[in-house]
Amino acid sequence: MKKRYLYPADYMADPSVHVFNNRIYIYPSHDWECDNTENDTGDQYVMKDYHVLSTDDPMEGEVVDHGKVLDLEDIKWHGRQLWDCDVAEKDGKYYMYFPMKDKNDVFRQGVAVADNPAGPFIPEPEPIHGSYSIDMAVLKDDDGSYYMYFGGLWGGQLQCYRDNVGIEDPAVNNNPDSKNLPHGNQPAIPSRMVKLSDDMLQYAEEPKPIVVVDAQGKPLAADDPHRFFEASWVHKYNGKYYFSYSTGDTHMLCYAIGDNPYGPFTYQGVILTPVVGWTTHHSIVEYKGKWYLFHHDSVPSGGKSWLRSLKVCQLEYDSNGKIQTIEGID
Ligand code: FUB
Repeated sequence: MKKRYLYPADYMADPSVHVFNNRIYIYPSHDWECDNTENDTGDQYVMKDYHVLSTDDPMEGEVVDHGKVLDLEDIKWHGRQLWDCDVAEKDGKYYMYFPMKDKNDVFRQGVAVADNPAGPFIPEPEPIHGSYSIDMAVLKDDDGSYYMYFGGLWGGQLQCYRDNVGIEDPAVNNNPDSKNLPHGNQPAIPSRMVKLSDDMLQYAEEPKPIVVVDAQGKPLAADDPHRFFEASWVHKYNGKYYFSYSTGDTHMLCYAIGDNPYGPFTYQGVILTPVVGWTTHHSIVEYKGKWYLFHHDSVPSGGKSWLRSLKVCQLEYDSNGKIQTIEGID
């Protein structure tokens, strides 16, 4: 299968991709070299700004870097680590949703607003009320509703919350030894989703769990290698909702299908087998009648998991709507 490194000039990761004004816009994290020791908390991911990339042909066309569109220092409540962001358009305005640690080292979710898809994005003065954890992805549904999917384990701090209430200090409880992690055949910790308010700046409701169930309707267990870890994405295909995600420490991209944006979602299979590098993270988008998987790996940096490179390839469905598995290493 043909694959392309999209932007060899710099290390970027976690591509969230949308079609705006008939053009592909890529919203990645911007990886930086650092001296931090690599750990399960993710201290090696020290990102400090966002760039926007765009192209009119993901496999062959020129990829334009629109430059820095948001800097950590411009966000009033900043602590550190601008991780995976996403952008949604409503009524001609563009809303960037980004996770960042506040001054207490707790991940919160911010919003920044622009007049065009290439930014610059102006951050709101406060994080979204009641927000927590990382890796937000926004679906604009056909009825004009916007839904945000989010959450990530360990360094992403999701295990520190139950029913949207903190149960332990996220600045401490952010590694695989957490006592709040389920084990064995206990149900896995679910990702979350929430409808956005009409002004796109707040949650319109309490976040709800996204439950991934097996063919018998049983939630995937904590020891299932296909359970959710981070990197939510939702797209629609033939009227169905496809929820895809990273399995984290088992290094796959997997997916599940539901009949509505709230789920439940029934597990289907693997989209991408493990790549070079610890993390795997993606988005799926249709453009000019073809479907694409955007993701990252650490091949160009020689396997440094904190220096990742953007990649793209085509994605195919079979006649039953099943996504054909792509090899991460070939
Ligand atoms: O890029 C930092 C974190 O690594 C992301 O938020 C995760 O999804 C993983 O890719």
